[in-house]
Amino acid sequence: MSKLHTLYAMPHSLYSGRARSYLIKRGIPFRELSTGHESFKAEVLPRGQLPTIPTLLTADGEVIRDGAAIIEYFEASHAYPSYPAGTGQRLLSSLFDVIGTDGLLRPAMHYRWNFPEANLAFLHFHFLNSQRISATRGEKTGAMMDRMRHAASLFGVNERTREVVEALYLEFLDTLNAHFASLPYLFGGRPSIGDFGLLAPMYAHLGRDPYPSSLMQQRALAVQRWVERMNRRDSDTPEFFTGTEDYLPDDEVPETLLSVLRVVAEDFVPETLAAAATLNEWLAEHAPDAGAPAVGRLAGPHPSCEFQLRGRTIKALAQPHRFYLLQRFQDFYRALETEERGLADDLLARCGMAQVIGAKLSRRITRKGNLEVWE
Ligand SMILES: N[C@@H](CCC(=O)N[C@@H](CS)C(=O)NCC(=O)O)C(=O)O
Repeated sequence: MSKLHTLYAMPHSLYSGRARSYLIKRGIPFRELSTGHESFKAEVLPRGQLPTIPTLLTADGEVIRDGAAIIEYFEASHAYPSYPAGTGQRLLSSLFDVIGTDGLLRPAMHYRWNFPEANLAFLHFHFLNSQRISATRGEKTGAMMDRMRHAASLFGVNERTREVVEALYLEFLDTLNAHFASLPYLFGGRPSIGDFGLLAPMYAHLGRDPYPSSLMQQRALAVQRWVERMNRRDSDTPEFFTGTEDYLPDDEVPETLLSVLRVVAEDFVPETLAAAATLNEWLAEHAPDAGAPAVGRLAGPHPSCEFQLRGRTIKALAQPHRFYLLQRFQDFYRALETEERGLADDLLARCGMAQVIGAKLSRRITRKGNLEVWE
């Protein structure tokens, strides 16, 4: 019998959606437990180091905290390849992974927390069920929701910026819908690392919370079908008649995908450049020791950065995690031979993402003992 892994996750958790989908799609046997389960605090947390989900307890008893690390653990066995082989597809797939896990937090948080009339009872149900059963469960639920609501406000949506944030999200949704109307996954008939990353905000928040999910159902049916599809073991493509379950041949990158990226670039590029500048100033000032945590509360308070979006100033948290994931995209680009690099440059220029290649921190980030740490 196959060995069973345990995924600590919750239905309403953004990052859980990415790891869960990966396990489902790759046919990896697992059971899912809530963070409210006694074993999470007693057995898993001491080795996970931070109380974040997803955290995986492997069938062999290893604890892996962080969705990217969980996926890497399985990818390393070469049994579940999720990176397309072609240069263009692979490059953009790893860019979509960063966009999903970091670049769409603003709309994800906005559509979750700023529509309480539609969302609040739903959220309360889920936050309550992630707490252990105890006399203080209700109180802890309230405190956790307040903490998350506050965290959401740090991504820069307020009365002055709300309109542009919503307008940009709707354009993103429309262009993504046009893409999934013609292809089941980002790069053809098989989900890639970019699909898993992109699912993070598109499932738990934007595809499942009452307000944004009804928006998606009414406005972007093909996106909504992709969200469903990403949570099914089979390819789930009855509306497509090609039958292929592979990436598009000849490293083709569909024009529809470049259109999606051009919309995303509007805030992803200036935000990434501003966050890099801010974090580099922070690094120069604080000079953390090699091995010091670059993640969560252990890293100390993160600074905020400012950038312009359609004539509005957005002030948002500058998080090292974006650059940890971008390192892979940038390393892959840097390792390309001249001809391939030309192809990559051309693609990135066509989708407005060229500047992301140079958006780097002065210190690299690596992982040690389940934490991201400064090198
Ligand atoms: N980089 C981590 C982030 C995980 C994360 O922040 N998860 C959220 C839920 S979606 C969480 O556990 N938050 C609780 C907290 O920060 O205390 C990953 O990709 O898994």
